[in-house]
Amino acid sequence: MKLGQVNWSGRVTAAIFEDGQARVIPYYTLQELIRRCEVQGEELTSVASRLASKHSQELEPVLPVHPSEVWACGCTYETSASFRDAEHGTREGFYAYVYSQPRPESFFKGTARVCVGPGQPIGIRPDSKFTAPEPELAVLLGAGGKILGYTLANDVSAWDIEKENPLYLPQSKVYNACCALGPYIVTPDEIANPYDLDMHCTIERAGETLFSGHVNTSKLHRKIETLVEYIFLANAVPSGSVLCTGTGIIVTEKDALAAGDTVAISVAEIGTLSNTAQVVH
Ligand code: DO4
Ligand code: MG
Repeated sequence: MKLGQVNWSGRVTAAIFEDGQARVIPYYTLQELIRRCEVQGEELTSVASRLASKHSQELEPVLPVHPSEVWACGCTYETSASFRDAEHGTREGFYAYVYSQPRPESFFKGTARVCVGPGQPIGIRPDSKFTAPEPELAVLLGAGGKILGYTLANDVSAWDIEKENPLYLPQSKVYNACCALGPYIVTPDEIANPYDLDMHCTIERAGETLFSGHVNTSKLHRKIETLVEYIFLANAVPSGSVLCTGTGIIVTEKDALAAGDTVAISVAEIGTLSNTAQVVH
């Protein structure tokens, strides 16, 4: 099932998406629906099917969930670790270490405040000259870290700020509109193998393709359950949070994002997450 949210009757409303149309689940956001399922001990897909309107409408998907928290893992693909090591020169090995150790890199990406949905602008900090998209598979987590579904994330990052000093990582990662999510949450029954998803990313500038990259999630060096396990260690991550699993697509500095560029991330089983960059203040 493809779940998400639409703007309906003047408010953000949960919906089931089928054949490009939406069946709204009146009076619930996706967070509220998750909460109801957890309180009543019911499956999200059954409750969604039962409460959804029978009538389909042409409604665009918006942010599929207003996440309680967004967590992210890094250096989970060899390409991300080696690119960062090469960039850092004197600290070579720093990222390879994290790639190979049992403990993954994880960081707090923010809350719904910094998230945008499909079609909304993603942010470039005014103090960054090299901001890049980080296309990632993300999971929506229920109580205790249960995987409720898969979505796409853009962990937009100011790589020059990260490169200047590792202690600047939070500033490179967390700022207004630094995280795009969507277009849908696809429930696990529809993702046969999360470790065999083809992900594509393009950056378009003035109608031309500036960058095109691809990765298969078979290159993800960690089990998603392990990433979930680590973020839950001594850390009561609330239900309705999102975990981004790391990027395997690396954009080089010549293709740094500029205002007006459109980033499209797609996985056939999930959809396309498209956002245009703008400078945020
Ligand atoms: O340490 C840098 C962050 C890495 C990251 O976000 C990724 O690999 O996706
Ligand atoms: Mg990332």
